[in-house]
Amino acid sequence: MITLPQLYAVLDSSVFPDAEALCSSAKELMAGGVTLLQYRNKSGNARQMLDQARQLKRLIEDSAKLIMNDRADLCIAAAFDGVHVGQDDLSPESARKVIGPNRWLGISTHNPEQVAEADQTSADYIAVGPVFATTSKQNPDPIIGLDGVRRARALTRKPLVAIGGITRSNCRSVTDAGADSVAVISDLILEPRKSAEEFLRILR
Ligand code: TZP
Ligand code: MG
Repeated sequence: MITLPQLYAVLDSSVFPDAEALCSSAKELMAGGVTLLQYRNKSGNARQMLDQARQLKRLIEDSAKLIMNDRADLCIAAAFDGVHVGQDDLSPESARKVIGPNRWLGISTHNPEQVAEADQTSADYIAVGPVFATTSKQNPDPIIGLDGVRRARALTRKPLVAIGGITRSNCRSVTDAGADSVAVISDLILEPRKSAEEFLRILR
């Protein structure tokens, strides 16, 4: 079983003008104590994604774990530490075949049935959400609330990541509901280092 850090920072490429800005945010996040980062790119083609991902990997080397969103193939090509798949990506078992036994595999779920199903896979962690309203995801699934986090907690012993609308103000309620880790896009954008430090102080 893996141990997740309490803060899982998600770098969404749409937030940044270029790879340089994305990398500079990653650097600030790490200075603030972040040790787990996801690279998320919903608009770029495979080449653009791989190019940015490699720049990120070069910057970070082994000082934080890097997770590729959606794409198991690009996880390998960019020498990332794991992949995060959604309900419309490769199935967990197919992604596992691509990444092998040692890299981390995460799966997104949005309701109790999906959590129970993900629990039976080789996924290393399960993400649930959106917990609260979010503007970072197009066509988000229905909000699950803190009750959704509690329900998920009761359905799996795998490490549980909560995502969607999580801020410094509400993160404690999310871990109190049973999440091991909070995944965040928006509330890390403006002042990455300061926000990360505050998240980690609140969650400690
Ligand atoms: N999946 C469910 S909500 C979400 C994703 C990728 C976006 C989370 O972003 P934010 O800005 O922290 O709400
Ligand atoms: Mg996905």
